[in-house]
This record gives sequence, C-alpha cells and structure tokens, in this order.
Amino acid sequence: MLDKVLIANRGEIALRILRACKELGIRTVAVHSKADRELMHVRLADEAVCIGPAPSAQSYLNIPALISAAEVTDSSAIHPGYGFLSENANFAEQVERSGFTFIGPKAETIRLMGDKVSAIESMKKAGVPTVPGSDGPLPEGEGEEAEILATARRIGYPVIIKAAAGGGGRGMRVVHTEAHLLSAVNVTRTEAHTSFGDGTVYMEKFLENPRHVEVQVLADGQGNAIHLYDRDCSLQRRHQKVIEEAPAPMLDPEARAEVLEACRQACITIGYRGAGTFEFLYEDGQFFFIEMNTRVQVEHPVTEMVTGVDIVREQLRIASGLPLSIRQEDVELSGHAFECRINAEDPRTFMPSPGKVSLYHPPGGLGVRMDSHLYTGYTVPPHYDSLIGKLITWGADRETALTRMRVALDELLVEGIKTNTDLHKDLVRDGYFRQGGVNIHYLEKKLGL
Ligand code: MV4
Repeated sequence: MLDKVLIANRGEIALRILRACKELGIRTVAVHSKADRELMHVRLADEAVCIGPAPSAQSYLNIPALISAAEVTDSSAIHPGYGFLSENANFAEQVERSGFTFIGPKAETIRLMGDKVSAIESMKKAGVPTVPGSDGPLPEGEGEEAEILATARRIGYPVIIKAAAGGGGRGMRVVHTEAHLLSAVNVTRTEAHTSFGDGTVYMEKFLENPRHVEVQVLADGQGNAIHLYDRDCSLQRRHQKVIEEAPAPMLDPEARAEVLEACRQACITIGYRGAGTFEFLYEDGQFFFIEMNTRVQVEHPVTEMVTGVDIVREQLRIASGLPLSIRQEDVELSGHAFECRINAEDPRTFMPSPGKVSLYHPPGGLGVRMDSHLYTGYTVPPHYDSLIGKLITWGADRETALTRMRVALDELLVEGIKTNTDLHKDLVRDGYFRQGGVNIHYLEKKLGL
C-alpha cells in the first residue's frame, strides 16, 4: 500500500480523500494556499504545506510548488481530486517523472481523453455507441468548405460544432441551417484557438432533448475492469450540475445493459487504469458517448451509496498496484441515491457568496450523508469554486431517497452566507423531477432562462 499521499486539492474532496487514506493506514499531506489555512482537512492531515498565495494559478495549479511539497514531505503519491490539475496530462507526467505515483490513469490516457476527437475515435473502435458525426476533425483551409457542407448534409441538421480541446460545455456552437454552417465552423475554430491553443473542431448531430447519463468505471490496469452502473446528471444550469442521482431512472433495460458492458470492455481495450466516467447523451432509448472523464467526479458518492463500493479507496488500492477488490458479479445495485450540491451563492444571481459561516448544522440519520468541509466559524474564501458541501441521501427506492432528501434539506442549517439550499428544497418537490427522467434543459426552462 502507498505510504504517504499528498492531496493536491481543497475543500470537501480533500477531506474525502483524507478519510479514505486514514482508513487504509496511509499517511497524509495537505497542501493549501495562504487563503486556506483554516480548511478542515489541513487540521486533520498528518502534515500540511503552504504552496502559495490565494489565486489557484499560484497554488493549486502550481506544478513546481506541488512537486516540491511532495519532495520535502517525502510523499509517495499525489491524489489530484477533481478540477484543478486532475485531468492535466503534463502534470501526471511530471509527477511520475519526479518519482511519485500519480493517482489516476497514465498521462497518455489523460491526453487521449482530453482530445475529444481521439477520445470518441477510440471509444467507437472499442464498441461504445457514439453520436453520428464527422468521425474526426473537420478539414481546414481553402477548398474544404464543400466537404464540411457535405458532412452536415449527411448527418442532417441541426448539427453541433465542438472544439476537440474543449469539453464540459466549453467551445460549442449549434447550427440549424446550411446558411450558418461555415461561419459557425470558423468562429468555433477561432475561439478554440484562442481558448485552448488548438483550433481543431469536429461535428456531431445535435441532440435536442437528451438526458445526461454517465457510467462509472474502475480498472486496475492489470486487465480487470468493472462498471458501477449509471448516474443521471441532467438537472443542471449552465453546465453546472445541481442534483445527481444513481441509478439513472427509466432507462431502456436492454440499451442500458449493452452500454454498461461496452464501457467495461472499452476500459480493458484501451488499458484504462483508475476511476473513470463515460459521459453519454441519452435520447429515445439510445446512448451516445460524448466524453470521458479521467478523474474521480464530484457526484461519485451517489454511486457509492447504491453499490457499497468505496471509489476513492479503490483509486488508492489501484495506485498501490493492487488488483480491484471486487468482481463485476459482486457489484450489486441496491436502492437509490440523490446528491444535492450545496453552493455558497446568491439564490437570485447564482453569483458566489463567500463569507463567514456563523452556524453550520449538517443533517443526519439513516441514509443521510453530508460530504462537506464546513464548520461553524469557517470563512468561505472568495477565490475558489462555490461548492461548500454535498448532501447525499439513500433509500431502498427512489421515492424513499427523495423523501429523505426533503427532510434532510429542511434540517441543513448554513447561516451567515447565502446558499442555494432553497432552490434544492423547491426542486425535490417539483412534480416533473419527482417523476424522474427530466432532460438537460429542464432546470433552465423552469428558472425561466
Ligand atoms: C451535445 C448536446 C447535444 N448534441 N452534443 C455540453 C457539455 C458537453 N459535455 C457536451 N454538451 C452537449 N453536447 C450533441 N451532439 C448537448 C450538450 C449540452 C449538455 C450536455 C450535457 C449536460 C448539459 C448540457 C447542456 C447544454 C448542452
């Protein structure tokens, strides 16, 4: 087992990783910015190192500072959490070159999945269903217009132009008619060049009312891979997920069984290692792969609640060179789970609302889990993501889990700062959401956007 893990993150996920390390008897190193001295995991870790000033670019994204911190503490491995450097192939490479274990996939896998064109191509080859599209980058240069127009005609309008280096909703443009196609391709290309330093773009059929369904996988890089079923993350606003659940409700059973097995097989085919997520759009009973995430995700707890598998523990075991601790046959889906993302934000403007928490009282009871770094007296700094906690409930069925969430939300007290708790209280009572199966546009429409 790994001897000492440096946690290259902050907030609730740093605490989540710290807990998993402690359970495995792994020593822990917290790293923090100057604005984060008061974080709960900094107090609980065996050691703590200040890695720079408050802005992320100079602290949590500062690769030399992180590697130096690993060196001075004699750490054996680095866990990147989510966000920050978690899907940065150069970081993974430098961590390994410096003699530490990167807790995640090989750098080359991160790079492959970071380029959405190569990710889709490798998944299609491995038997995962993809969106009808250009099957590769759109051609560049003069005289290529005819080919682009022909590709769109073959796919059928509407189409969507996406940046190969984008993902997560950045660098996309929907085109409804041929008259707008070429200018949209050019604008997306220019934006992609400016934002990502790579102007490569590709085309897909635009799905108008899909759900966002994703499949959690674990692979040990020794030929063993399992899926941990699916999650629905359709309830979102501007690409920020608000409520997630597992399993995804109301999927076509045959299509679902097929896609789960295809994801598991694809992990073996590409030699995947670690925890990963296959993102799909789901429409009319069909799955369409769009992207793969090579990190542990914010919403991993809902999967843990319905499978009993500790995903972060498995990440640490895999990084230690151990095989998966469970076989696919041993993964049993049990009940249903929801996660409400609690943000420090103004409920009217959705703008971050940092400040001092004068009272924090997390809910509790059977089937209630609160993953949060908050405590009474803690000051939420203004420099980072506004996520301050995740309220997760489990129930033997969807209705029970949702009822538990209603009760738990009423019990959650966060005073002194503004939060989105009232939005959650409204959503868990929403008739359409209670029925299950809302699409990615539902929340924005409900909010009148
Ligand atoms: C799409 C799509 C419709 N058709 N691709 C946005 C985030 C990025 N991961 C992919 N996204 C989309 N890709 C095709 N071919 C609609 C979206 C999309 C979306 C997807 C998942 C969750 C929320 C979304 C919100 C707007 C658009």
